[in-house]
Amino acid sequence: MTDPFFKIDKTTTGKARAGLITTDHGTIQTPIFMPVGTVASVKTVHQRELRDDIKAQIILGNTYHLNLRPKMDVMQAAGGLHKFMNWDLPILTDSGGYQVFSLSKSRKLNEEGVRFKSHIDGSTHFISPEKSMEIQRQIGADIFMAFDECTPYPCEYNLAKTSMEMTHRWLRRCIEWTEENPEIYGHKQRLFPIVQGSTYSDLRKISAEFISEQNAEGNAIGGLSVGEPEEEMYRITDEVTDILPKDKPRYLMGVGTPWNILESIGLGIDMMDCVMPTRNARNAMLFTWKGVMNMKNEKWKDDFSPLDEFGTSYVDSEYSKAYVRHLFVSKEYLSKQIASVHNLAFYLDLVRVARQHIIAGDFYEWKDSVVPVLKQRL
Ligand code: PRF
Repeated sequence: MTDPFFKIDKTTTGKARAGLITTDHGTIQTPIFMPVGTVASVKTVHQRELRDDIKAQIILGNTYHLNLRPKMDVMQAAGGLHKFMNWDLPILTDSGGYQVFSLSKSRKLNEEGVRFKSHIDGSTHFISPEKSMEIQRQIGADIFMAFDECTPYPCEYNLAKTSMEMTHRWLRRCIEWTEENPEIYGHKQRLFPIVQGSTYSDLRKISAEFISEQNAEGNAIGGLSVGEPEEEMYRITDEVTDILPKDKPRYLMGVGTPWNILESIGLGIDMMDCVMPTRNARNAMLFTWKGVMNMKNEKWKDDFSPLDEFGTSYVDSEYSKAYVRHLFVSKEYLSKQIASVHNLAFYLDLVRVARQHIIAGDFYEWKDSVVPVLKQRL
């Protein structure tokens, strides 16, 4: 018998769970963090390092960016994103809606979709739910996302409600299009719908119930980590995971810091992604089990101890703090590479250890003891 798409290995007291997601490109142990590879590249990191050293199990790609460059004629000629970037483990693509709002120069939204100007050359493009599905078929990710609207924070109640209702209608169009247009590369693709509703509990409840009724193979929570206080993000996540089906993976989009990741796992989240480990690495911020380090700091100037004594990556033992500080101060490209490998390896270690504690049955005690340490400034 073939493995089910999602299988829960172990649940503890509380909502945290350890599971397995099986795709045609391999199995993912959850909870999992997914490095962001927006333009068919996890910035500064080789695929070989991602797989062998960082031990990434799934990475993200972006519909918005890949559709503008290299464009879908190249993507299809390559045989899809896995082949194009030589990554044969699972891939998830975001649908483009969120990026249109955060990146494009100007945009006009209506029921049909979004017309926008490219952030690259100002050319005009149009993405609708159907178009997003078509592009995501051409990219060929194992998991692909419904086309949604992510409301900003704060968002007035009536706007949040109107937007959520449109996201629901768009979801129906995404589902109908994908039912009529099968995969083109011979491996299975799963569509995840996205819960919206801003910070309003009643809207989130309506959205989570509507999303659950679609009976997708996994579900996502969007519209969070957009500037609301952390407590609000946790409150909404908690309310939504109470409603989303327990037997399907739950993906919290765009989250977050190491402590956000652990708190979200505690609220029943299985999948997360964020640019933070790579973006902050390029700005000299390193996350470790002992806290956060700014590698430009003068205090590392003659500290020849290993970059991170508790780190799992080769960069942690092979380079010193003083050397990495020197690379950052000298604006060497290698500083960004070393820091990105370190941060991603740390995030993957974080979720791996979280999984071990879920299985051991002491996740919550462990989380409460490490979160304050993770937040320290070194
Ligand atoms: N929708 C989509 N992608 C996203 C988000 C969303 O709401 C977020 C919110 N943090 C990140 N990425 N489609």
